Amino acid sequence: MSLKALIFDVDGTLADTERDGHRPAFNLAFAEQGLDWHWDEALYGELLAVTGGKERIKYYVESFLPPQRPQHVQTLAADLHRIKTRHYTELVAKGALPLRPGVRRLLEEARAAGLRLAIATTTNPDNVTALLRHSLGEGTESWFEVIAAGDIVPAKKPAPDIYLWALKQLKLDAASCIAFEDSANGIKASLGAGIPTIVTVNGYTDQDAFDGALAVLSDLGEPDVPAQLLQGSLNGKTHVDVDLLKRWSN
Ligand code: XBP
Ligand code: MG
Repeated sequence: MSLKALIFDVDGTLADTERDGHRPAFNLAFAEQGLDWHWDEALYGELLAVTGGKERIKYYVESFLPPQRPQHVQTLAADLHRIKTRHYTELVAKGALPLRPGVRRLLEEARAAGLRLAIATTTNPDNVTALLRHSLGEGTESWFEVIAAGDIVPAKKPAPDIYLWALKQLKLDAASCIAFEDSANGIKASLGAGIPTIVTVNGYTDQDAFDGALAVLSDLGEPDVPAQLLQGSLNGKTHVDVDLLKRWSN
């Protein structure tokens, strides 16, 4: 089936946002609320097993702290997440989180080739808006026909819901799309929706299993800065471009 659309994950895929973006934003929220919680890089790597900021806070409270009343945890997680999102969007607005290699180039090539673009992410929509505005550029939200984000679906990744919702909005079959992900939770979601998937790993996910991926790479690569191929084949190319995507899709 001919390629019609590219669907991008956000965190870890468009930009390497977790270690130096979301993690410090969580810690700033805890400090602002007078909590002595601190998520260092190692602990955050464990907590990333759970997608969704509110869900991650609940997981931390239930798995790493003495027992608390469930209702209190629900309210606490929601309050902390609102504060954390403010800190995160402020960090992004300072330009702290640049796009990963090849992302801008591939987005621009895809638009020039008439491919439709969409986003399917667990993160909060405000975070997507901030990242697109400050890392891709003012007005670039309009490049994406569909921005499927956060609580818009009942079940977050690794459930396929967010990708199924995006396909429904696009009115496209999974086979006419390619998804871009960075984590085991992410590829489980995209493959769960039947969407062929390319993975670009990062420091938190390079040990994850990516069975079924079209290819697993260090990043999307640039013509003068080759991507490192970790799994699959780039058909002799050094970076991911629209021509390669179309070949993978046919
Ligand atoms: C990654 C996530 C998100 C972020 C934090 O999303 O799981 O929860 O870690 O963002 P994806 P929020 O890889 O699907 O982009 O605090 O807004 O959830
Ligand atoms: Mg991700």
